[in-house]
Amino acid sequence: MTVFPYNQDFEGTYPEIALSDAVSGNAWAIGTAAATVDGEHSLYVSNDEGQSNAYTTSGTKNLYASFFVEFGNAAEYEFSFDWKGSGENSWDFLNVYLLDADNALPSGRITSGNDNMIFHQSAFQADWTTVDLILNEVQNTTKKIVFHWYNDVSGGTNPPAAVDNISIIEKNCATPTAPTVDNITSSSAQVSWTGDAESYQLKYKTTAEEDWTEVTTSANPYTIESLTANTNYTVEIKSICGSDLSAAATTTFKTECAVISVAETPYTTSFEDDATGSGTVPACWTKVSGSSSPYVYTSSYSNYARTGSKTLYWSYNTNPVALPEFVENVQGLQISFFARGGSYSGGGSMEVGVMTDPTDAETFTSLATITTAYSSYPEEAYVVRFNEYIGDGHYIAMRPTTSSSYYVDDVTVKEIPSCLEPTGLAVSNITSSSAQVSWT
Ligand SMILES: [Ca+2]
Ligand SMILES: [Ca+2]
Ligand SMILES: [Ca+2]
Repeated sequence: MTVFPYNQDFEGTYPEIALSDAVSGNAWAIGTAAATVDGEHSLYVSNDEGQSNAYTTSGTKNLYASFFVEFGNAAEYEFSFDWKGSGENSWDFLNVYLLDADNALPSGRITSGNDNMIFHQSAFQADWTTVDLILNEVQNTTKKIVFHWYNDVSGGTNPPAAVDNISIIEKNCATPTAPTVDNITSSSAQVSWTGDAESYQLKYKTTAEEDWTEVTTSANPYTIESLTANTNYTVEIKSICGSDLSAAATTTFKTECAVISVAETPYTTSFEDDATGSGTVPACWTKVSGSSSPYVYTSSYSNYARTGSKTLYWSYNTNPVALPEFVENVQGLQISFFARGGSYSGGGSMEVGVMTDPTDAETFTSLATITTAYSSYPEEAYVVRFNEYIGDGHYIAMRPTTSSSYYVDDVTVKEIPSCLEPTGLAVSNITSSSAQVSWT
C-alpha cells in the first residue's frame, strides 16, 4: 500500500520512480539543472545525463518516468505536480497517463483522445506551474502514473519538460461529477450533477466577473435565477462533508438572448461591441443555418465601417440576417440603417423584410428595396416602416438582392412615431423671387 499523503520532491530518495532508457542521447534525469521553486532537485529531460535541462531535437523519442500507486479506499485522491518546459506545439510535449498496472506504456504522438491521458502539454510554460487533478474511481486499485516526454524528428525549443513536487492526497469528501446545465432561458438555468453528499456549495459568476455568487443547496437539480441575458457563466459545485469541502466540479453555459422591448428605449447597434470573424453574427442576431456570411467584420479600410471599426459584411451571397426578436409587433416598428456596396461592379440593392423563422431563408417577406452606392454610405439613414406588413413574423431582417459585397452599419429599431416627419421634400418652379416647396 502506498503511504498517503504521497510526496516526491526529488530532494531525498526516489526508489519508486522508474526511468526508461535513453533514446538517441535524450533521457529523463534527476538533478539540479532545472531551478526549482523550493529545494534544488527535480525530474527533467536531459541530453547530457542531467547536467542540463536540454534535448536533442532529431529522432523520435518516447521517454517515460513512472511509478506505481496502490490506492486505498478513500472516496477519491487529489494528484498534483509542478511542471514547466517548452518543446514544439503539437510535436514535442509532456503527457501524463494514469494506467492500469499491467497496461502497456503509451508511445508516439498522442495529443488527445486517449482515455488514460490525464494531462497534455498544449503550450509552452516558462515558469513552474501546478497541475491539480482529482482521481476518482481508483479505490483499492493499483495504477501506474507515467510522465511521458515525446518529441518528433526535427525542430523544437529548449528547455524540454521538468517535473517536481508530485503529490497524492486522500480525499474523503467526493467531488460531484457530470455537471450539466439544461433548460437555459434568458434569465435562468438548471444545473444538475451526480453525487451522494447531503448538501452542496454551488457558486456561479459571469466569465467577466471576479466575484462569485454562492448558495448552499440540497436540491439537485438546482435552478439559478436572475441571470443576465446572452452572457457566459461559469458554475462550480462542491460536496459539503461536515466541515470539509470537496474539490469543485466545473461547467459553463451561456444564457439565451432576451426578447427586446423598444417601447422605452430604441434598439441600436453600431456593432462595435460584437465579436468578429467569419460566421459571427452580431449578438442575438440570427443568420440562416449553415451560412458563414453575413458576419461582423473589422474594417482595415475605414470607409467600410461607417462608425468605429466594425460593420456587418456580406461576402458575395444573398443570405438574410434577422435582428433580435422584439416584444412589440413589427407592424408598429421602423428600422433605420446605413448600407453600401463594396465591389467595384456598380451599385446594388438590399431588401428589408420580416421573417417568421430567422434560420429559414424561405420565410423572408420583402417590404422594401433600397438602392446602395458602391463607394460610400449615404448622408441620411434608410428608413423602412413595417406598418403595411401582413403576417405574424416577429423578426426584422435584411438581405442583398444580388450576390456581391455589402456593408451595413448603425442600425436602429424603434416604434413608428405617432407624428411622422415629412418626406420627399422638393423645390420647383424657382424664379428670381419665388420657389414652390412640396413634401409628402
Ligand atoms: Ca524538488
Ligand atoms: Ca520537434
Ligand atoms: Ca460601426
